[in-house]
Amino acid sequence: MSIGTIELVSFKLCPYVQRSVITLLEKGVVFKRTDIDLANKPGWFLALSPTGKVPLLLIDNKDAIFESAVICEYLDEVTEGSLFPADPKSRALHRSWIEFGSQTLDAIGRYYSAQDKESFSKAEELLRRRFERLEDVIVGPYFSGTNFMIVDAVYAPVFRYFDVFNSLIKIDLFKGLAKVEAWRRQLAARQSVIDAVDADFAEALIAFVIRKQSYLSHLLQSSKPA
Ligand SMILES: N[C@@H](CCC(=O)N[C@@H](CS)C(=O)NCC(=O)O)C(=O)O
Repeated sequence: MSIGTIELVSFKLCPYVQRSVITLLEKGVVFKRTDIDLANKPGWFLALSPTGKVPLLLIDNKDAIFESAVICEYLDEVTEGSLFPADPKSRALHRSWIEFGSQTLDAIGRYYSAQDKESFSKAEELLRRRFERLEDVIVGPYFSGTNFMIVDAVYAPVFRYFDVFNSLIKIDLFKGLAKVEAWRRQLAARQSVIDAVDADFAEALIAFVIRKQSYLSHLLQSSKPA
């Protein structure tokens, strides 16, 4: 079955875009990626997107699917094989943990935007609790065993933030969480995950966070080589 021409309207640093790109790559879909400037959204994008958010999956240049979880499920349904478990309960559990992943991205936003040490420590603590919950449920080497699933595509961009921050500062968020640590490494080594961002992603993310003038901005700035 032909799924038509596929274009993914994107933003370089967006973790929701990354999960969609990872899914497109894992499912072998031919697609065009169009990055836009979110600070200056083009009129054609605003006309297509009711939320003004990326990713937007444009099919045959006319049907615009929005919301990354919906995009990933759609791509999974219209291509060979499935990156969701077959039985309804396991599928629902995956969807629950996908939602947990999206909420974790909000928590990461609070972490990198926190203005002072107190709010940063609080954000750090809340993130740590989330990773502890994950430690209890993941099977390994991927979320539910040997197969890479959509839920793995969701967490790869979550962990990528810390791979980047870790290159400059020491982060203890995963200390003692052996399964999460192994999962992070497994995801970071996956080709689709590597290919979901440009080569200058780390540099661009650090510059983005430094511009926030947050507590983390100062930590990164002071550890950055001159
Ligand atoms: N729930 C949405 C969230 C997408 C989202 O927040 N995208 C951000 C970039 S990472 C965005 O487009 N922000 C622009 C805006 O809110 O104006 C999804 O899963 O697709």
